Amino acid sequence: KDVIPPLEQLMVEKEGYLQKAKIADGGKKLRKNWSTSWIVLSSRRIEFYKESKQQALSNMKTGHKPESVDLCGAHIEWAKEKSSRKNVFQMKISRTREVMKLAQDCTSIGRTRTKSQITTVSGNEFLLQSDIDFIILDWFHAIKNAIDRLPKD
Ligand code: I3P
Repeated sequence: KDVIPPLEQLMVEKEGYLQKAKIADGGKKLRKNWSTSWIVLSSRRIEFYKESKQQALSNMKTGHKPESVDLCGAHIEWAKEKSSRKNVFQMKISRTREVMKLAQDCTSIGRTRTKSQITTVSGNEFLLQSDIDFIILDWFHAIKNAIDRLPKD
């Protein structure tokens, strides 16, 4: 039987490969480990796939879920001091308490959210990087624009 994806998942704004390192999970610092990730940006969320696009697409059919970040409550900024690499920006996800407040604001634009979605978001931090200047600039602005279009707290 066909599963109909939520509307936001159909509206892919940008996709491509970047270097990614998750440096905090639930507020807890992680050992930095860079890897290539297939990244899909839609109006409300960003998905990080560990695999190539092709592998990601076939895994999706079997219900395999990527790591996903709700942009409502996310912040990005350049992070020169966080890496020896060039062209690095960081993406921080607000802690659960703040996000629950933001989530209420988000529902006021007509989106319904369940509690389980809210609890997946908390104190996560990622670094994203590309050696190619225009690629990282395009990504930075695409993500920033997506965040800026969402309701503020
Ligand atoms: C880390 C690894 C990372 C590096 C990080 C190192 O070592 O070399 O690539 O980050 O530097 O600690 P290990 O593999 O032993 O964990 P950058 O490439 O971003 O510089 P850091 O500790 O200064 O973040």
